[in-house]
Amino acid sequence: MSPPQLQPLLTYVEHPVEEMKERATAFREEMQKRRTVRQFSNRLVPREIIEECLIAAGTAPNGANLQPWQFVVISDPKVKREIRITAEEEEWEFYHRRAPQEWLDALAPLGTDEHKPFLQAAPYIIAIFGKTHSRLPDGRRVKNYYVNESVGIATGFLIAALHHAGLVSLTHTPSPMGFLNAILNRPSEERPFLLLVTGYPAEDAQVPVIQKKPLSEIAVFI
Ligand code: IYR
Repeated sequence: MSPPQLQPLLTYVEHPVEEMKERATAFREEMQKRRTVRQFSNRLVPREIIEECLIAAGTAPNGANLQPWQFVVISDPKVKREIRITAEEEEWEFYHRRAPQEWLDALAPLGTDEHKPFLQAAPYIIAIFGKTHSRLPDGRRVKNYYVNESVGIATGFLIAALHHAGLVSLTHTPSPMGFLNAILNRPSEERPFLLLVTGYPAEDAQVPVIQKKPLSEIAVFI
């Protein structure tokens, strides 16, 4: 076991309270403009924008700093097509056989169905995997901790980073997602977490009319 190596906190910047309020409000307003989009333009997005957003995602707090995530960025049309075909097969089963009526009722306001053209239209699908184990530099396998929490936080960072850069995204979870390991040739310790589709919105993109709960419904102060 190695002892902790510590250094002073050099990156923290304190802002005057008034400025803090302005910053908090500006960020809240920016996040309120984010919408999940299901119709994408096929316009290309420079890869370096995606790279910057992924580096931001990789700064997420996580279990024991083992960083239990793997991002697979797919732009190859052949691979996108394969993912679409397989995801649509799973989704057909979901919408027509597996999903209980209660779930279908909950989804009705979103207007989703088994057709997933966005998986081919968008310039990028980012497949996000949670890793049950990590490899040490010497090749030993160690268990990862809080994998879902860690990958969930990193995914949140990624969604915010893409939005901040000026792109839109869609979280898509075909179920079951095991087929992604086969198509993307990933080892079994990498568990598919979700697909994040990203790019520009289609010019005629439409989004469902929905409301976010007010603060009073999502938080209590005690
Ligand atoms: N995976 C399906 C169903 C779906 C489920 C939830 I919960 C959503 O918020 C949206 C869709 C699909 O992608 O259509």
